[in-house]
This record gives sequence, structure tokens and C-alpha cells, in this order.
Amino acid sequence: MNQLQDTAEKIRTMEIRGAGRIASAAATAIRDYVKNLDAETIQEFDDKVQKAAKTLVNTRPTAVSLPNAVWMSVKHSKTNVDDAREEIINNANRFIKQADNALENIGKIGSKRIQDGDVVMTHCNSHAALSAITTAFEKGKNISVITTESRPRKQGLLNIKHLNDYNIPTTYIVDSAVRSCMKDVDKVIVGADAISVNGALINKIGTSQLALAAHESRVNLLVVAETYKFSPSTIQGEMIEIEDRPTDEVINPDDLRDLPYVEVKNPAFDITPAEYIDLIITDAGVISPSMAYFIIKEYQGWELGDIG
Ligand code: RUB
Repeated sequence: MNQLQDTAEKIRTMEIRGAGRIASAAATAIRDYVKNLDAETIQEFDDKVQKAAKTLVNTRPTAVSLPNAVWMSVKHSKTNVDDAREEIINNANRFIKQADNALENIGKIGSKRIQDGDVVMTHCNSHAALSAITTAFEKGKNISVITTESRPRKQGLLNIKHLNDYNIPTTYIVDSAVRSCMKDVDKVIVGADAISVNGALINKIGTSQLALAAHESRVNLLVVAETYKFSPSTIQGEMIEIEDRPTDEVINPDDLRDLPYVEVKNPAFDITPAEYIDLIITDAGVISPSMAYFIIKEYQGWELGDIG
């Protein structure tokens, strides 16, 4: 359990971050946990696995990739410990491999939507969005990127390093410069923490502002999302929880000491309605937001009528 707790802590503190990385780390933690799990009975085994699964799922509430990865991994149909252990290890390995392949497929598919000469704006640090951008560049398309800073955690710094390693010309801007810079942008490409059944995107705080600015300027907003980032429980009417993070990420508590009437908020994600999204690039292909239900049904096996 120590190693699993360690992964859980790294997800909570964002040492491991980004919906895709979080999902693969959680599947790895489950797999390694069950490998050496001592249990006399299948009941004891299942109880321990459920507890471990909940520890991981409770670390961050918004990225649906996390519960999807964990529940896909721990689901088994066996009645004895050794067979159940083997099934879970296979499930987790399958998920990890699928997630790797998904990123590669997204790169291939997404890069086709980027044209030679494009200026692409992105927000936060999405491995899926970067996969599309770097693949386009590697195919010889002469592109450049504008990345936001993405306050308060400044994931934009990860983008400039990554893009610089690929020799991709990149401009770094503060989040509030998004509208002002939109006149120079050909398309906006962002990742996803979750896609709900109505095709809405949940992603890093500020994404919806970016979407509004893009919409106003008639710039296409492309969302890049692996099929495991679609939220099955939204079929049942569940809402995706928006994580509130500690306010000391936004402001030094010392600056608030003599300001009793001031409250600080730090919502980590926001919701972009489907009407601002031009298309969603998944590892299974390009879809319109209105096809989110199809992905949930075909790739996660949930359908209307599964009302919990
Ligand atoms: C990360 C974030 C990313 C998505 C997609 O938020 O909002 O855009 O998770 O990333 P945080 P990826 O930094 O709070 O985890 O494509 O890498 O899965």
C-alpha cells in the first residue's frame, strides 16, 4: 500500500498531473498493488482492492480519466484470489498500453487538422494537444505556437520547454492576453480533463474564456481527448466536480493578513459548452461534441437506461 499511497500523494500534490498521466499512474499503482497483495479469501482481496481504488480516485475530483482508469483496471469476474489478481494486472496493463497508443493516434489524427503556416494557441499543459502539435511539426509543417502561462500553477512553462526541445517557435503570454493575441491565431487546440455526455469540455481554468475569445474571432477550437476522458456517469445525471485548490497557489497568505474582508478562490477547471467546440479529436477519430454519447457507449460500455 505504501507505493500506492505515494502515487496518490503525487497526484494530490500535482507532482503527477495532466489527465492522461494521472490515469496511467493510477493504473500502474493498482497493478503493482495487487501483484503482492496478501489475502486469504476473495472477499478480503476485493475489500482491499476497493479501498486502494478509492484512495486513488479521491485524490483529485475532476479528471474523469482517473476513475475510468481505476474502475476499468479493478473490474474482474473471478472467484479466487490468484485469478482475480491476474485479471486486474492484465486490465491495468491493457489500459496503460491503450493510453500510450491513444496519444500516438491522437498525434497522427490531430496533426492533419493543423495546416502549414498555422499559428496554434494552447492553454495549460496537455500531452494530447502537444502530441498533435509536435507531430504536425515533425511532418514538416511550418507552425508556431502561442501558449498561455496558465496561472496559478504555470503549466505554460512546461509547454515552452517541451516545444523548445522540438525547435518549435513559441510565444509565451499571460492568460489575460488571450483575446488581444487572438487576431494572430489560426486555431486553438486544448486538451481535456473530462467530456460530458452533452459534449461539454471540462479543462483547465481559463479554457472557457479562451473558447469565447476564439468564437468571437471565428477561430476554430479543437479539443483533443482520448476516449477514456469521456464521463460515463454524466449519463446518470452526475455533474463533474470542479476541483477547488488551496488558495495559497494564488496568493501568499501573508498578503492577506490585514485584509479580513477579502476572500480568495482557486477553481482549477471550468466548463466550455459544446457550442464553442468545433470538433473533438479522439484516438478513435474526429467527432463533433454531439457524438459524446456514442463514445461513452462504444468505448466504455455505458448506455442510456443504465441509471444506476
Ligand atoms: C491539466 C489540464 C490538461 C488536461 C489534459 O490540469 O487541464 O489540459 O488534463 O492533459 P492539471 P493531458 O495541471 O491541473 O492536472 O492531455 O496531458 O491528459
